[in-house]
Amino acid sequence: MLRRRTLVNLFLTSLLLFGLSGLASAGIDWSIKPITEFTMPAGNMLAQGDVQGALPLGWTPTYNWVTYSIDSENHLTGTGSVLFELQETARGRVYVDIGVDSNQKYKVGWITKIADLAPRENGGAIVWGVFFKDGNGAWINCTDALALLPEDYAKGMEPSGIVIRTPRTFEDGNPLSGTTGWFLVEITMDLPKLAKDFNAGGGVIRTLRFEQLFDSGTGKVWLDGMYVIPVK
Ligand SMILES: [Ca+2]
Repeated sequence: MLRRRTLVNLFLTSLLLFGLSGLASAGIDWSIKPITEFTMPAGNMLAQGDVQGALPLGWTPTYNWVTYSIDSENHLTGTGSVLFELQETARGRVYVDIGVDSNQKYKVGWITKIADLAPRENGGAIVWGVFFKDGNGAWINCTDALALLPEDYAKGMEPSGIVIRTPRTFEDGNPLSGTTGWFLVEITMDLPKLAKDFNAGGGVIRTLRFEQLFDSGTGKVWLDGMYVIPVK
């Protein structure tokens, strides 16, 4: 009898906790998963995201750029991938801006692998970033917004000014370094929730920016199968 009552209490407690965490649910979710094959999702908003001889349309390389080329030997989609060769003294990034409907949820994803990746001391070597531009055309300061939100709101992403960065480790805690097989990174963003909780100008988010930043590490990084899709 005691056991049954304990179970009932546990059930009620978990219902309560579930209800509370539901109220403070994350506006952003993300995952990193090892994969061996990949099919581009339907409705991709990024033209040539499967990499067919060039960077996907709209991807812009900036900063003191690391070398990149199209690799026709290593890829999981189409005929090639983008290969970045990182050098200790170079810093580079590639980003794309996408116009979005603020009433939608979106998922951004890409597949990637690394070889001999050695981050600089206390550094990330690879950092994935997400930016939001509001209805007034201004970048939203995620740091200020996240300081007022529950700790789990961005699911472990670290705010840095106007950008939210994904962690520098895999979900099992292993650092993003060395040599790996292909893995899939996906970030889902609930724009109606984010626009409200980030107090977006005009009440809306009009533009998403996704960035891959390579900073002062050495090694190789491949990118393939990049996509953005609206999701329910
Ligand atoms: Ca490809």
